[in-house]
Amino acid sequence: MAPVQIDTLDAIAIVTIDNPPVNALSNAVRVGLLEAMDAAERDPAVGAVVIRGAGKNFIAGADIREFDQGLRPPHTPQVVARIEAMDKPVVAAIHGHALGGGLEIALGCHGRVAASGASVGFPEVRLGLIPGASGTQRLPRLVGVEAALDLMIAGRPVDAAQAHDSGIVDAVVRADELLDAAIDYARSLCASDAAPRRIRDLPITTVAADFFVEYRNKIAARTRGQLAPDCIVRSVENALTMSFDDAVIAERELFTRCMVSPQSKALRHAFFAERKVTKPPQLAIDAEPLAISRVAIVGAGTMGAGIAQSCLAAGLDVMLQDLSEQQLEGAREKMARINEAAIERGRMDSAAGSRLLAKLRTTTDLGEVASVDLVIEAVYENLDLKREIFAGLDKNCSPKTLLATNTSTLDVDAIAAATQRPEDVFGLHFFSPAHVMRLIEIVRTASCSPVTVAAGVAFARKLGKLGVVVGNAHGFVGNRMFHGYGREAQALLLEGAAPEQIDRALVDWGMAMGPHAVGDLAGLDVGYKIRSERRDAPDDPSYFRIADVLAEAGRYGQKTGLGMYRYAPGSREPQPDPEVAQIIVREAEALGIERRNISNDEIVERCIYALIVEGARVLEAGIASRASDIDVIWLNGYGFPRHRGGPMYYADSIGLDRVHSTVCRLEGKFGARYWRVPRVLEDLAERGGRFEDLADA
Ligand code: 3H9
Repeated sequence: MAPVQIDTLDAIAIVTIDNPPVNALSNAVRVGLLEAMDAAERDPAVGAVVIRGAGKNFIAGADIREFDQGLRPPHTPQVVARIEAMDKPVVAAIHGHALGGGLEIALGCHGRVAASGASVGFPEVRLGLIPGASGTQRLPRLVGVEAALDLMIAGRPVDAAQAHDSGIVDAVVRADELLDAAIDYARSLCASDAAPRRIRDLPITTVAADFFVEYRNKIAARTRGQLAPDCIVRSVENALTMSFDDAVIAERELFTRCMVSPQSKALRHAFFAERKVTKPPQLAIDAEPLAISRVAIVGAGTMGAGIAQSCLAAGLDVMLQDLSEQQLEGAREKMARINEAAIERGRMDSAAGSRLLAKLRTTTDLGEVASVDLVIEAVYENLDLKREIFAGLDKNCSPKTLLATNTSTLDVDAIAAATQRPEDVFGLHFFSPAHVMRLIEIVRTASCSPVTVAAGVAFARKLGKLGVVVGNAHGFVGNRMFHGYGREAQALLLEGAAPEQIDRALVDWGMAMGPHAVGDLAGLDVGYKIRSERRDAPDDPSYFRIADVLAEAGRYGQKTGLGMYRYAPGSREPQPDPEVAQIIVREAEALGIERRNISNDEIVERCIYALIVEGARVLEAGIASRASDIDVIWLNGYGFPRHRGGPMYYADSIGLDRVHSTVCRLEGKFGARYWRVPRVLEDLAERGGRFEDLADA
């Protein structure tokens, strides 16, 4: 069926865009819209036009896949201009999402009616783009310069009510009345003597002389290193200094510059990678996921409370179990504080907060969790304790209950082996704070069934999180790679770089936090305990030496006020500590390591290449199914800069032949213990391949 259809109903041409799954503005849709406008203009029986979307959305924006193939005319600005130039009134009937180019089409219309559940916005910035079909010119004319900038720079859609308040849409109606309301509106415009209201002709309100300087300052910190936000500001500036038509041409140039930029390519990769994780290869067989609506969480510590909060927020029936009443009360208090913070930020009203907490059931009796769909164990990291709990759960729970562990390091197969149903046991590695972090590693064991994996994936989606299926290996994917990264950050200390230099170099490169600040946040005692329990730790006295010495001295990080840095009481701001500098020099001397000046480039190269090498090993071992899954984990769990696409995409974008020669150089300089070139890297480099091309494991 053609992606754009036109039906005439009592003098109103109803133009329907039907391009599943999201009504993206593909070339065929653009052609279809132009043809529909021509047909409506020509037809004397048509007095006005309504444009609407079939399925779940109005239009979700440009077809992002086309950006890599080169865009073919007609282009969206031309379609928007054609709609606006119509002599007959055109009204957009918006339901679901009107995003990016979709909203630009709606702004080309002479009126906009939205269904109450609809949302509209310009998410282009999240793809490293700017609105490229006159959005940067029309929106400021409609809602004012600052409000338009805020919407485009945040990239976050607004709901129909907010869109109405700001003037983006003219009316909000019930979803089942949308088409009738849009038709009525189109008729009223038709009946009026006034010419159709064209946004391009609206005056633009001027701003103070220093407005743009101040605006750039305001967004500088959160848009650090990104190309698109500055291009958006520039394009809106043009709206005040150029004619409409010239500014639209300039906008298109800025859009194209962004589209071909490495940043946008990386962000588009991240967009599709995050969608791909919802379809892991392990689900290729038709596994119908079990519906999970009742969840029990065993262990009411920080993780347990955060997981319970996420489940409650997703509307699940939640039981929190702990042997200690006091611990349960503590979890309730934690969750109340989480709600208070959400209320303060305007993300929740207080009634909703109380309702949420009232739904939480707690118990000290493990027997009470017997009939839920899923139990998530979140007690502290101790294999014997976890095995004991799983043996008990196995005995008590219904045969239909799935059993998951929130371990971040332990062997999930060993935990599953404590039960008679290892096929129903899997890992759900939530990241901390669990109610905030979007990432979950879904750990499949050797014996867990595809149905169990499918249930884990569906469960993560229900929580609004990104569940990435990973294999069962020490540290799974994320923490295992973090080990390589942290190892280099530690070695660099002994060789002569200060913690603050290392952290600054990596933050400047784009990481959300430096590795040493992360260590202090997570607790140096945590890493110490994990390392001391590992049987396969390398025979290397310098391995995590400084972190170990600090942990042994009780310097655990933020929680003790002293770690790799020092912290003023009540502050989370890391301050360089001369005592740590002395410890580092002393340890380097003891190990016979000669200290030298280390450049920021070397810091970045060694830490990021350690990540890439470890990622390659993870792929080689089949612990991650595909390179893009690793990227999703690092983008969402470890603050890897999104505009660099993730460590494996970053390596692909450098070119694996170059990556290979750098790793060979590092191996030559620092030895093969850590820098041995992974076979997969060697193979791909040899045949000019990319990690992305590897077949799914
Ligand atoms: C733009 O508009 C630039 C203009 O200013 C200038 C033009 C010149 N294109 O997310 P889902 C696929 S830039 C192609 O799971 P949901 C997606 O990959 C664009 N494909 O659904 C997936 O495919 P698969 C600005 C797209 O219901 C399937 O649709 N717009 C596009 O959870 C389902 O996606 C945006 O940035 C697309 N635009 O969420 C909006 N969108 O099944 C991007 C989706 O093969 N899209 N797909 O894995 C979204 O934010 C969400 O998809 C949406 C629906 C909220 C719409």
